[in-house]
Amino acid sequence: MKSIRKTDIFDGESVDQLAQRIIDHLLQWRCLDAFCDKQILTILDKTESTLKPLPAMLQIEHPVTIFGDIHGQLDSLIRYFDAVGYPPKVQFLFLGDYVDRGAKSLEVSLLLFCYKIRYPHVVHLLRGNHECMKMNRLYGFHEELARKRGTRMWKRYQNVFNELPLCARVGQKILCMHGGISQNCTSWESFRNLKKPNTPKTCDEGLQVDLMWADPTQDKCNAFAINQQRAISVVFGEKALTDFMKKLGLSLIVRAHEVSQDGFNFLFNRKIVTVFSAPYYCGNDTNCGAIMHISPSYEISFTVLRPRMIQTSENADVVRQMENNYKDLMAKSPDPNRGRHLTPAPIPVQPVSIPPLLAPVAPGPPIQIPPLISEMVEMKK
Ligand SMILES: [Mn+2]
Repeated sequence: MKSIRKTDIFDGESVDQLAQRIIDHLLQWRCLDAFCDKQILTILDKTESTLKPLPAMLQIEHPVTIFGDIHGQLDSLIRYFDAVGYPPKVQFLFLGDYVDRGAKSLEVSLLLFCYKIRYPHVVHLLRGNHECMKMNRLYGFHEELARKRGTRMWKRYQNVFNELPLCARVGQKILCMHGGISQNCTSWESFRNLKKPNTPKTCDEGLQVDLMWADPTQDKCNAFAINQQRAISVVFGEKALTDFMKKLGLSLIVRAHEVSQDGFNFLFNRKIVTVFSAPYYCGNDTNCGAIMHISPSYEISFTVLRPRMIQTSENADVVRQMENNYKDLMAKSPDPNRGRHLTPAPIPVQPVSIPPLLAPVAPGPPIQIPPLISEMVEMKK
């Protein structure tokens, strides 16, 4: 005779209710100890089915707040929410790299997945290069899950990651992705034809590998070149970027993927910005983290999170270096509300405004992806 499993005691609740309970629990206790594997797998299933119908390129509208890499830093993620508001009060776009490196990849990813389930039209999740099996097998997530839940769950996670979109267009003029641009992209048609890769091999080829992996370079590289540092994908110089943006009618590229001392970093006359949201990355760097806001009038601003560090005799040098970095940052953008750990929101890093974007974007020439747009407009209703 089949016995009743004790773990089914929560079966009476809907996935939505379960997701909300996990959110509340994570925000309060920062852990998932109260939830069994079956409940977490239920969330993974629901996340997968929520993501599955989404195209590889999302179309979203501003205002929106954009996160770069989080890498398992749950406390940092919650500190940003504390500063700028929680979903669904604010629309969020996450550029990937939720897992690996930090200690709480399971908790970070589950919190974001639960928000995606609860508010699918307000929380948008893209795929970073660490949401690929060959990365998160090696850089922490697999080990974390093996310790906390078992490797079966790690395998289930890959199915969810396979359904994450690869890029998002904000309005008509801003394109966002984890890594960078690609020489394999010649028109919006390329994006429309793009399929979400669902094997390690297809993650590593075509337009998708560059969206997840490419980096801008200030070296003498006017076009695309092999990305030697990462041994995968490409680096691209200013000319490659300018050509790409011109072809697609873009004003700004927003990407993550590289640590930035101030949490954000503009390049090439503010045509591209790197947003990195994990302060004190890996515990051995002195970087700030930042998230980026695009206002209703296309003004760009940032909320900057300072690394939280307690000075000891061992790390005195690092702390001093950090203090100096922070002073430099504040000298560039004085902030009357400066705090020890957090510059409160909204933190206009003034003037960080991109002239072409300040005026509301004119309709401009038509961009050739009508099916995607209408699809997404309907979904927003
Ligand atoms: Mn990355």
